[in-house]
Amino acid sequence: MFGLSRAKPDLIVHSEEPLNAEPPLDRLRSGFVTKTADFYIRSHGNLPDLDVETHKVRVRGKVGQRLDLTVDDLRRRFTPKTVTAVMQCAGNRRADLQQVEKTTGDPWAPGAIGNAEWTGVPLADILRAADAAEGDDLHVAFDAVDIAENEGAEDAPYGVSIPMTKARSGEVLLAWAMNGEPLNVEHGAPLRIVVPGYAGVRSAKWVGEIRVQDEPSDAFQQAKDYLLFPPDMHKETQDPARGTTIYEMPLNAAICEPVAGAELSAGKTKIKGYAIATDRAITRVDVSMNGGREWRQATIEDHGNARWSWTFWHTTIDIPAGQHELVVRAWDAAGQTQPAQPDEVWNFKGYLSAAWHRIRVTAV
Ligand SMILES: Nc1nc2c(c(=O)[nH]1)N[C@H]1C(S)=C(S)[C@@H](COP(=O)(O)O)O[C@H]1N2
Ligand SMILES: [Mo]
Repeated sequence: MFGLSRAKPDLIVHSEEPLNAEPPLDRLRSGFVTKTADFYIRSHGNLPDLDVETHKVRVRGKVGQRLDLTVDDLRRRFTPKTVTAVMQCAGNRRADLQQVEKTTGDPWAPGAIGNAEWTGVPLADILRAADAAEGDDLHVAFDAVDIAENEGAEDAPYGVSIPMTKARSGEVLLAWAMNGEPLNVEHGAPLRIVVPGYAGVRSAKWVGEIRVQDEPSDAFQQAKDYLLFPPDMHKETQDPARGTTIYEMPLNAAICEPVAGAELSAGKTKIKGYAIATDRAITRVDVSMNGGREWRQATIEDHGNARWSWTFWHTTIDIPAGQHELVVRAWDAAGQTQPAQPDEVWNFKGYLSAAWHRIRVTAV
């Protein structure tokens, strides 16, 4: 059966079956590490009920040594590692693109993102133990046991892959814990992949098999879905050959407090949010209260050397009575910033919505 675990009583639910839900933005912004209870859930099918003691992940394909690993085997045979990393849906902020023109998919606000402490074993160590082939042009596929509902295709087990170069980096984990607790069923218990810096889709939950192969996965999620299409392509005309596989996520930022539509008291108001540039530093965050005609710089909060995390920022503005459009845009260490309007990045699947985040508020 579907349903929110008792730990998640009050997320905003976009769909019950499959379960898709995100936290209100003020709660999202309340901790640099997102509480599991406030962490968005994105599923494509059922939530499998697997036994933590007996479930085995198979390691197959171009390996010298096939492995079958339970959580206990992983703990005993390898050295655990904890990585603090953002998980972010490729559809985060899709609602803004839907203002431009209809897209497929759920209307996510900026809450399809969270930053957690993931504990597991580096995929690199597992591949080494399996004596896996190492070529840079290889791919590592993840087959999961949930049955995904695929639009325009048969239901089938969820599957994705990542390039071998990423798989061999130490940051990719086969994880059994989130924020120091065993994974909840909705986050992939007992074992999931965590791919820091990549769209959440690559971080397969409920993983059953890890496979080294020559080509990317031919599963629906990898081959047909989660592609960035040009703006002239539509649902009826879609051609996967013209799509770009979404791996790394673009520069993005969002205002979390106040929330869109808020009624505020005129005067000093604190504005808070997040920014993220995948593997680059956020160097500047600009906030405007007149739709982007004038900008001021927000304070970037120091969270040490958290390479795969997001960046929190805040500022206080003096807001006169009336209606205002509050806007944020971030800059990264390569001097790049975000597009001004969602029209510039519209695509029919509603992915990578990363234009300036704008919210309307009223001060009285
Ligand atoms: N097996 C499986 N893995 C999956 C999914 C899924 O539906 N099935 N959804 C993916 C997507 S699109 C995202 S954004 C993340 C969401 O992870 P979360 O639900 O733990 O936040 O899981 C990914 N891994
Ligand atoms: Mo996603």
